[in-house]
Amino acid sequence: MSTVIEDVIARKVFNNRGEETIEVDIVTTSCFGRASAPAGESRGKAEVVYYPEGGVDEAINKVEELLAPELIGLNVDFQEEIDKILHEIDGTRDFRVLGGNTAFAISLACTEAAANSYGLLLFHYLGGYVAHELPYPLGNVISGGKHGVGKTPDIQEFLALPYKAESFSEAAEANAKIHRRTGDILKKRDKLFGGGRSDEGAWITNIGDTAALEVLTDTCEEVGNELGFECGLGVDVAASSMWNAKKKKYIYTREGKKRDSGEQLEFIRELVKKYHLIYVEDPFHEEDYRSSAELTRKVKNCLICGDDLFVTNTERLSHGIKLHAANSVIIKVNQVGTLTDAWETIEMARGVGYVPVMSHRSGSTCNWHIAHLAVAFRCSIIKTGVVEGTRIAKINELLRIEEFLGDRAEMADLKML
Ligand code: 2PG
Ligand code: MG
Repeated sequence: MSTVIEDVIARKVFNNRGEETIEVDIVTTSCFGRASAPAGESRGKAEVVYYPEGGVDEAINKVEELLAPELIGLNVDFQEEIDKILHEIDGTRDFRVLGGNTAFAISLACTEAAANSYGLLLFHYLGGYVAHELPYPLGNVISGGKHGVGKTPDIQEFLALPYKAESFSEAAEANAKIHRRTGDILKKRDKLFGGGRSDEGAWITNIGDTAALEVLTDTCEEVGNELGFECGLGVDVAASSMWNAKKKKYIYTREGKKRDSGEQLEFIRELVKKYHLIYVEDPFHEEDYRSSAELTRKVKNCLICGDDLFVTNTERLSHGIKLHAANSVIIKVNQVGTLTDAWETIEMARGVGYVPVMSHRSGSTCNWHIAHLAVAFRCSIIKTGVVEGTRIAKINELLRIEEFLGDRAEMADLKML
């Protein structure tokens, strides 16, 4: 049964950083959907603009004055049409009039309302009965770069990926153990360690990149042996944050090193080899497709993933595909604005065998939509932290989805690793 939108309510709420964000309720003749927008700290330059100049308040006015009159009366399950209307009313390429986060909250709230109107869980509504594969959780264990506070590693994220686990619950357990044991080791290794954690719940510690990789190697191995499956390591270099365009160098502040593109390539290659990395995100700055292509060609059994490089945008992804710039892509719906845009990017990626990685933002709310999107759109990996309330909201929802699927639940295909 499809239902008609009767009201669109926008309000100001807060994310895990205490920043203002927009939340939207879609009220229909028979049901209700709600979504609030996340926010990035290390954003790609080509992402949509989050809010109009007047911030969340102006975004709310725009929902009331411009959007609600156009949306009221529409069938809530006409997702593509709703997303098209958002683009038409905004009229710019980067959602600067309405705000990309405004579009995001409306788009996701409509999807949730539509799923509710059919009495279906969101992943079933979007993915159909065939959707039964769970993503592997890519968990942030140690923070650095823009996500760190004070003296931390230069690389932004040190990640665990229990890619041989047989169930989502086992994989989630592995990440939780790896996170906890890493904290225990840091207590001994870093005299200044006070148990501090970043927005994403990863440890804040006064050690360098290689020391962080050593600690994570040990804990992944220990937990892997204990649970009986391999846990791999990954990093999000977030290299745009280190890139100095004038000097044409990557500045490693803590390490006191500067690397040009060639040196960066060799450095990352060495890390992949030495620490058996199976996942590397944004190893070069967001305009350097060519170095990323060279690295992709040179490494084996490792996902080279574009986040700031592609910003979930089909134009940037198709350019990257032509150059063979990666073999994996981060999907953050609020980098492009609407669910339809993100879905098109996933379809394009899958068409050429790129692994789509559904991802949180460092600024988040307790919404769990991305858990459902990962299953519905068959993303083999979900990047959503290990601990911290807004991350756990997504992990726990995936545990519920796994329970709901029962015997039909399978882990996603990550055979290329
Ligand atoms: C990233 C993300 C999420 P942010 O760079 O991948 O970890 O960070 O949301 O700050 O862009
Ligand atoms: Mg990233």
